Amino acid sequence: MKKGLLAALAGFLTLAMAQKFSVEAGAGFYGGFGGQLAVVAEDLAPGLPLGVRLGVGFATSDALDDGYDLGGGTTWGDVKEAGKFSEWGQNVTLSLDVLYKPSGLGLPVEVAPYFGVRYNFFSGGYTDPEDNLTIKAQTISSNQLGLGLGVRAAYPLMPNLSLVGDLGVDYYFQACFTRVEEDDSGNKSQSSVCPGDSGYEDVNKFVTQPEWVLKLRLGAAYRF
Ligand SMILES: [Ca+2]
Repeated sequence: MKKGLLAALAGFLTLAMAQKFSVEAGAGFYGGFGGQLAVVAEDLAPGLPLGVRLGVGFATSDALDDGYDLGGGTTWGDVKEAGKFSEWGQNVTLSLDVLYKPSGLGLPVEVAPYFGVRYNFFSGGYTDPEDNLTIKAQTISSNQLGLGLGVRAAYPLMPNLSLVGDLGVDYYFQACFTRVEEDDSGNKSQSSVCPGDSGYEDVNKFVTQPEWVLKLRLGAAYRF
């Protein structure tokens, strides 16, 4: 969390130095379907072909691997189906990118390769709507640092409005999992397991926290 806040703070400080900004909204795929809102400082410093983009994204996600063998060949998918459990998952992602914006390419589209850091809040789990268990829900979450690169293409529709396409790939480092279990009376218990702990690799196989994520978004940017 602290690292995420520091990245956000660094982003805001950078944005405060810039002169031209865009707000950008896009939707598309990031593991699952979702969208991103971003503020782009189009000119980081005079004479430098660099911009900075600070974004917050949301996307749906798988939470638990249906093919994971819980023992004796019984998979999570089997157990989920038998108990009619309802599974959910999501990623909320803070991102800070430096965009390289070469001018004079003579293209009708502004093409900007970028590289940046990520801080992702993964959460997911399942609920027991038909009350087949003595628990109501189990939730697993992890907060991961990541790195990303990609290309942003902006096609001007009007002087201040561009159509924006974004294609990239992010990589996330392993992080601690926190598991919260809520029993039928609403009592919650919590446990966590971190990289290097015994059992972490098994949990990491079962829980689908992001590792490599392909990003594909379309949207619009308004420059002011
Ligand atoms: Ca699943």
